[in-house]
Amino acid sequence: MKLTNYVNGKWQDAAGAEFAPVLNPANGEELAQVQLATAEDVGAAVKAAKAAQKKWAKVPAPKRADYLYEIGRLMKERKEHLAQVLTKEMGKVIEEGRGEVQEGIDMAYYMAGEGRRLFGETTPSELADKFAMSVRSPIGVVGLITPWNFPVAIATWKSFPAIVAGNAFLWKPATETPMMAYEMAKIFDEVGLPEGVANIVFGSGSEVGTAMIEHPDIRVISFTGSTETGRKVAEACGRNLKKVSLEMGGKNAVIVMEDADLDLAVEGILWSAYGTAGQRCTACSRVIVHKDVKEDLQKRLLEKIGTLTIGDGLDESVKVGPVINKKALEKIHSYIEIGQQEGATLLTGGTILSEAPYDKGNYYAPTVFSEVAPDMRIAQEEIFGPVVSMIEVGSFEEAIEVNNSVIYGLSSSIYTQDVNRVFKAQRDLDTGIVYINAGTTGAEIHLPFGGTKGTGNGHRDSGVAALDVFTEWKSIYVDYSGKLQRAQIDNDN
Ligand code: UN1
Repeated sequence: MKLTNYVNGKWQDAAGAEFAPVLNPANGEELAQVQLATAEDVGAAVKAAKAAQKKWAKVPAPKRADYLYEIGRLMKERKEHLAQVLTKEMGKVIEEGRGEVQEGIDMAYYMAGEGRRLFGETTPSELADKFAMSVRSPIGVVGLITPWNFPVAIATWKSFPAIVAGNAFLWKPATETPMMAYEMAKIFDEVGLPEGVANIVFGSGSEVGTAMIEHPDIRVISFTGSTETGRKVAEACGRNLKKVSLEMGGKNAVIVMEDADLDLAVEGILWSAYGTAGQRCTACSRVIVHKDVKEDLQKRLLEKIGTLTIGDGLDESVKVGPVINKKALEKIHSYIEIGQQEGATLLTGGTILSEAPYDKGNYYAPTVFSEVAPDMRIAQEEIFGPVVSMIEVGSFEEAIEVNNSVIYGLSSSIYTQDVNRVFKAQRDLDTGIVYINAGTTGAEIHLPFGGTKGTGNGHRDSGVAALDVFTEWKSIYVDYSGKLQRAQIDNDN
């Protein structure tokens, strides 16, 4: 199977293009070949998108939304197929694959609803017989750069608000997971989205991503990926005075206080740390635990880890799938040595699973480090794998401080029964998402998604906040006095 670009409502002829293999991380099997586009392809796609957007912006928003209802309906109809494709190319276990597709369906319906809202504001004018209002106006052609860990959900968080607001988009999916983008292109095509509104260009960040960022007619870049790449994207966008929305790394913690329901906390940690094999930007990679319950929590956690089945995510009984590729496997593994050199104790895991049946895939054993100090690299850097660092604290205040002592600020969680602590925690945890008595993952699409500090740059994906990325405020004054009225000067009369 050859995956080619979808531009201007057509599958682009791949003649002469280079291709790269798409591998199933569970067994190394080649699933498809993906086209690696060039800056030239980006130029052609932007041209088509620009022409399409002019017409699309004039389609009434509720009519634009009708396409989203159709997209949602088709995604729902194909949910199982989409989940299977997702699991094959990305590796997450099938129930999470279904969950991710559901996230996309929810986003379609939610943003379709925005077609009948897209609220603006009316504001009194300081002058008589003058009407003032502000409306959300589409921006133009927007560029979406998405990661491999959520190949469909994150794309829907960006593309659906973009189109309901009247923009056309150019989407560059990760080269590791282009098959979901291909499936989505088929859906965009089938619902009859006008040509050029949705465009997908496959290729590398250095070629296609750079061309998008540098293209003067792409007016917004919405990027999800690593902090390292995001910083470069932001620099280039800054130079080009381009609006940029960044969602980057996390070093999310679950705090377990001495009054917590420990069994509940263990379940939350297990799900947030080892679900998606730890490859979520919201994954729990630190457990900040009160000293009085540390031993008990560790014991219960290790017991539960022992029951996790690891393997191909298509097998319904598997709880932890493979990681995306060999490079990721090596990066995760490098942190084991780093942690041990820093003086942390490896309680379990720390190994690449290389014996049959794991030898053909990229499997890493669920790992726990104990005796971790908050400033160790394993407690500070994003590992993006199934590795948890246990940090002991003596008080609630110290727990909050340790939580906030990383450069990231995406998600945090606290387990406690004390209502006063709950309210203090939601105020003081410096992250864009806070969970009380639940793990660090599981964000719902109708709430803003994003983080503080090194995780983002003040924007949010999904929720109504996503519209802020893909619209500009336009202020409109209608003077119906029939005479010259000067604001700030004539307003005493
Ligand atoms: C991500 O971690 O990259 O909150 C996205 C969650 C999911 C989305 C995560 N709904 O875990």
